[in-house]
Amino acid sequence: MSSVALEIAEKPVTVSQPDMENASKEVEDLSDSLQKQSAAQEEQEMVTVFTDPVNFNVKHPLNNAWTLWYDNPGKKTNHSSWSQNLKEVVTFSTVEDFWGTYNNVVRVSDLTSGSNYHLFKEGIRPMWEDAANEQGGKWVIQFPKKTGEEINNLWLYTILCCIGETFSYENEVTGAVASARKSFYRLSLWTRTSDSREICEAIGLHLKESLGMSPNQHLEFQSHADAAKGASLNKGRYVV
Ligand code: MGP
Repeated sequence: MSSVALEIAEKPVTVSQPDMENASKEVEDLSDSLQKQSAAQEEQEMVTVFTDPVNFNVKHPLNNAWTLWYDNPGKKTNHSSWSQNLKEVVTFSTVEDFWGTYNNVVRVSDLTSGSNYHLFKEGIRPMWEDAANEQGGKWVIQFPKKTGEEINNLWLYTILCCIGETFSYENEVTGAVASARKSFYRLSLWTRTSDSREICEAIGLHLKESLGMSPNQHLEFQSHADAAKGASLNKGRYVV
C-alpha cells in the first residue's frame, strides 16, 4: 500500500451529530416524497371498467363471494346420488368478475331440459343437507317454456338481487336456482330459515317486486324438509 493510501486509511473518520440528524431528516423527506409520488401515480393509473372496459385495473368488490354450480342429474337420480352431478363452475367476488361469468355461460333459455344453475354464497353447497340450508326452504316460481328470452332477464334480476344484497334479511338468503324442464323454467330463491314467516315473506315480496310480477302471479314457499319428502308445491308454507 502506498504511504498516501495508508495515511487516508488510518485517518480516524468522525461524523458529527448534527450531520447525522440532517442526513436522517433528508432520508425521511425523500421517502415521504417518494411515497407521495407513488400514491399519486397509483391514483393516476387507476382504470375502472367504466373508463376502459378492456384494460381496467380496479374491480368493485361484492359483499360476499358467490359460486356458480351446474348440474344435469337426469331422470334416474335419487336423493343419495343427486349431489354427484353437481359441478362447481366458478367463484367470483367482484362486480366485474360477475359480468365476466354471466356473459360467458350458456343462457338459462339455452340450458338442456333437466339441468340447473345454482348460484350460492361461497362455502354453501346448493343442497338441502348443507348446514346453511337444512332448516331452510325456497321461494319458487315457474314460467311456461314459451317465455324464452324473458327467463334470462328474470334469472339476471334474481341473481342481481342476491349479489347486490338488496334483501332486507340478506343474511337469510343462501342462493338461487334456475331450472330448465321440459315444459317450464323454474326460479327458486333459497333461504336459511323456513320457520319465520316474517323473514321468509319479506324476502319473497322483495323478489316478487324485483321480478316485476303482477299481484295475481304467485310465489310459493316450500321448506326443504317438505321438498325432500316429495310434498307438492301446492302445499307450500307461504304464498306472496
Ligand atoms: P328437483 O330438481 O329440485 O325437483 O329435485 P323437480 O324439478 O321437481 O324434479 P325433476 O325430476 O323434474 O328434476 C329432483 C330430485 O333431485 C329430488 O327428488 C331429489 O331426489 C334430488 N334432489 C334435488 N335437490 C335440490 C336435492 C338436494 O338438495 N339434496 C338431495 N339429496 N337430493 C336432491
